[in-house]
Amino acid sequence: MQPPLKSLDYFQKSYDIRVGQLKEKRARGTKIIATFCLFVPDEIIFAAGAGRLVLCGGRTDTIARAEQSLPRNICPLIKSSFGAVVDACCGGNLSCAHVQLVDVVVAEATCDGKKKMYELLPEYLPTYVLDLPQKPGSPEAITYFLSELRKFGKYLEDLTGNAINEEQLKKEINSSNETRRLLHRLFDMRRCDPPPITGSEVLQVMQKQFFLSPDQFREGIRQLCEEMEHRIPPARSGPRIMISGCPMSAGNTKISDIVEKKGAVIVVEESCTGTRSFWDLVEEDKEPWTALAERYLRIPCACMTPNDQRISHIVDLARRYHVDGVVYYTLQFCHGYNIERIRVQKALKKEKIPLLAIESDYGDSDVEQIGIRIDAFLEMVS
Ligand code: BJ8
Repeated sequence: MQPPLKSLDYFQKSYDIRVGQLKEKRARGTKIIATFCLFVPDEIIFAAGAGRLVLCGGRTDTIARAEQSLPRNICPLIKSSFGAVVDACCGGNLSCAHVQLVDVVVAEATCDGKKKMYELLPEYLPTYVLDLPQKPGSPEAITYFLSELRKFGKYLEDLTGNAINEEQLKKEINSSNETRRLLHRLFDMRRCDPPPITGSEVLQVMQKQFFLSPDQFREGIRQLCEEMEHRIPPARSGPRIMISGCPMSAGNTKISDIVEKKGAVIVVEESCTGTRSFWDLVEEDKEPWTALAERYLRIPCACMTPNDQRISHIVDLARRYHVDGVVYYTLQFCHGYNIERIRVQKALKKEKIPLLAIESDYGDSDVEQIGIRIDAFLEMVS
């Protein structure tokens, strides 16, 4: 057993500091924006002088609150997020401290469940919806998304009273790209056999990127990379597994924990709490609004159609990280990722890479059964 990575403490400490920082900023008049999705560009929010945190819920205890109004048979991420907002705004005791810090939610038109949940949010928090083209490959998509981003910029200017100038936007693009490059450095080290860090450790870090300030997060990744470079890797551990599918928001580590407890090592995550959040950089020498529209439309989310870019990205990752198998993770009732699994499985089959599909919620009633299926899968790929 490896001693724990010391730099992981940095992330925990920064998290506590960040809550205080956001409170102070807000008291001084800075607007705090909450988002639920990677499609909302941080660069525009920061260029308007606002702060940002992500409210995607991974906790199970807020779900019952959401089920008082939402149907039960929708994705747990939607229920958990909505339940946290409702509970916090109605003085409940499960409260997510983050909700109290928020001035405005910037939502996005992605899956049906989220879109409809966003229609209920204004009762609790002011909400702005960023529209997205659904066919990112069509010639009109960029033009449309670009106009949506500019409209969003104007909304933020009115909200904050700060003009977004090109120079500031470029500065934020460079800063976000620096974070992306550092994450590439971190993920590159996981290509080693054995990798110097576990998937559960990486997940803890990736979940923090949605709350810490960019400076705090970058500093943590820098420290972590340096520590990993000097860490003596453990003796060869079990099969190399890629996790692919739905995001694992803070509070949800179930599948990664089970996979690694069963003796495998997760070497890469194709998800919004993995590569999808940082893989592509924004072109720095281009007109900044266009560069942002192009980069963000390339995010390979299953809400888009057709999503060929995701299929080829998964195959590319499987080769690059020398994976023995893929655990395809779908949150219950997430139809987009669930159905897209068929194309992913076909593409991986051609590469002779086995896939295990797991659909789950945030509860623990299926932990044992999932464990049995993962055991059998790992035995097959070993
Ligand atoms: S870019 S994955 S964060 S939309 S899991 S709520 S899709 S039913 S979270 Fe997502 Fe943006 Fe895409 Fe990422 Fe709907 Fe599916 Fe639930 Fe989901």
